[in-house]
Formats: sequence, structure tokens, C-alpha cells
Amino acid sequence: MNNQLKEFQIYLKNSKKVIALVGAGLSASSGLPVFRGSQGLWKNYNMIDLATPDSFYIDPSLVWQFYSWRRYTSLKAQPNNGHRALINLVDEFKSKNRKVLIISQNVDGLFNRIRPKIDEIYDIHGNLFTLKCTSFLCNYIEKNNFKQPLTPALNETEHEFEHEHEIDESTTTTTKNSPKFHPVKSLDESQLPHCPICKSLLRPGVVWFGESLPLDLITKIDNFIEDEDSIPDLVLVIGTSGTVYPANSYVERIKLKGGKVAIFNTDIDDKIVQGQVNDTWGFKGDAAELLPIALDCF
Ligand code: BJW
Ligand code: ZN
Repeated sequence: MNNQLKEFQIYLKNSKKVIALVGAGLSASSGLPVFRGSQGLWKNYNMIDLATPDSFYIDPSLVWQFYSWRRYTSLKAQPNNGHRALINLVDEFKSKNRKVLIISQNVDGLFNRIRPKIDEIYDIHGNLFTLKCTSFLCNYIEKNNFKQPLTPALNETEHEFEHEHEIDESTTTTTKNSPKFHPVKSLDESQLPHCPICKSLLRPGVVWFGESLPLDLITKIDNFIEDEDSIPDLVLVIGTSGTVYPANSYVERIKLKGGKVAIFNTDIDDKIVQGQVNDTWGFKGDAAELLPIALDCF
């Protein structure tokens, strides 16, 4: 067994308090695209440019088509062994009365497909299957809405996904028709999802740039990290670029408290992988393959 892995497993086995920060890379091998880099495109739009209140305000039709596609791809995807390994870690720690918290930036709901409710997993960026009313005067929120398509006009996103890997017979060459090559439909606001109470436009229950994260979760995370009676031993940083605040700030805060870091990512600095960075392990590769091995040490 590789020395780094052995050392990490001994440390994990003796840890009393562990946090995992999860990003899109965990769901990559379930077939869901990440946000940044060459994979982070949808119909030639940069995915992160669509994750803003301004985009929705300017063009709700465009943003709803994007999220309808995200809902559909997430529903079609299956959780992978990385999700399962993390749930096993939660169970293992709870059974030994140790503390564990999974902070997930993913909105795909894949953990919940394994087990509907896990108190130790916080979806800090919301969930694709939650719908919220856009009216300031209305507090309508619907959770676990898996209806697809949400409206008849949003149907086409499914159709496009089904044909993503079609063979283009007109040119007799095999093309991997990415969804980015399909034009966006122009939909009237009346064709988008509306609030059953006040009839205003509904929006996806996710956290966009410039929006506040759920305050209850932020407070619980702060308390978990700052509790002076039990300092975090370790943070697992899984499939995230660590570019988004406040999620990225947790790693630094845990380090400052003396916690060690273990990174699971397809793209890691060589120095980290070679064990040349203090208190940091780096495991380079697919998180869905690495986690079941690395976390299997109890
Ligand atoms: C693999 C792999 C495999 C691949 N195995 N690994 C200036 C102006 C305005 C705002 C700000 C500003 N400066 C800072 C801010 C705050 C802002 C922010 O952080 N901006 C930065 C970009 C600069 N943050 C916010 O606005 C947050 N709210 C907030 O802070 O409120 C207070 C405040 C407001 C205003 C100003 C200041 C403070 C809210 C952030 C919400 C982020 N929302 C999104 C969209 C959610 C809905 C949706 O999914 O559509 O969340 S953005 C997007 O990024 C999404 C993700 O959860 C998040 C993180 O991305 P992630 O998961 O890291 O994905 P990638 O693609 O970046 O990385 C994937 C990684 O996986 C890579 O490393 C790969 O190598 C790896 N990988 N395959 C393992 N198989
Ligand atoms: Zn409403």
C-alpha cells in the first residue's frame, strides 16, 4: 500500500472530528458535468454565468431551460461509490460517537437518492428539486419536486439529452453532439413554472452568486468548526476547485485550528501528491474510485 494512503488511514482512524467539503467532481463519474474548465459549458454558455440572479432576472427562459436540463440529467444519474463511501463514513463516525459533517456544494440530490435524509450532510448551495417563489411577498417553497418537465414547454431539454450521443448519419461520421450545440428556445414567461399561491414566477431553490447561503446551515457549520472543546482533526476536500466563498474558506479555517487536509481530485499539484506540503495529503484521480479505498480503514 502506498505510504501516503497508509499514513492518511491511520490518521483518519484516530480522528474524532472530521469534515468533508464536497464539490462537483464527486458527481463527475455519475455523468454530471463540473462547472469550470472545458466541461463547464451548456449550449455555448459558461455554466457559472447562468448561476446568477441577474441572468434569471434578464432571461428567466434561458435560465429555466438550463435548470430543467440540470434536473433531468441529475434524475437520470445514479449515485456512485464515492457518495456511498461518504455515507458509510458518517455511519461509522456516528456509531463511535465521533463528530462528522459533510458540507456539499452539489445541488444534484445524489446523496439523498441513497438515503432520503442524512442530518450530517448539509446542502449549502440548495437543491435542484426545491422550487421557490420569486415574489418578496410570498414565501412559497416546495421541496422534493421531481416532476419532469416542470412545464410542457420545458420538455425539449430532455429530448436533447437523449440524443446527445447520436450518430450523425448525414455526414457519416460519429459525432458526440454536446447539448451546447442546440440553440435555446425562446419561451414566454407564461410557459415557465409559476407559484400555485400567488402566480409569480418560480425559481430553482439553489444559491446563486451574491446570494446568502442558508443561514441555519452557516451557523451550524461555524459552531461545528469553532467549538473549542473539539477541534477538527481533518478536512477532506473532494472534487472541488475551491474557488467559491464561503465554502472555500472552511478549509483554511480548519487548517488554522490545526486540522490536516486530504484532497481527492483529478487535478492536484504534484508537490501535494508527493507529500511535500505539510499536513496535506493529495490523492489524484476519480473521487468515486479513490474514496471507497481511502475511507475503508475501520
Ligand atoms: C474531479 C473529478 C473526479 C473533476 N473526481 N475530482 C465578488 C463579487 C461578487 C461576489 C463575490 C465576489 N468575491 C467573492 C464573492 C462571493 C461569491 C464567490 O465566491 N465568488 C467567487 C467566484 C469569487 N460567493 C457568493 O456569492 C456566495 N454567497 C455569498 O458569499 O454571500 C455573501 C456575499 C455576497 C456578495 C458578496 C460577498 C459576499 C454564493 C455562492 C453560490 C455558488 N453557487 C453555485 C451555483 C449553485 C447552483 C447550481 O448548481 O447551478 O454553486 S456556482 C458553482 O460553483 C456551484 C458549485 O457548487 C460551486 C463550486 O464549484 P465546484 O463544485 O468546486 O466545481 P468546479 O467545476 O469549480 O470544480 C470541480 C473540481 O472537481 C475541479 O477541481 C476538478 O479538477 C475536479 N474533478 N472530475 C475528483 N472525477
Ligand atoms: Zn408565490
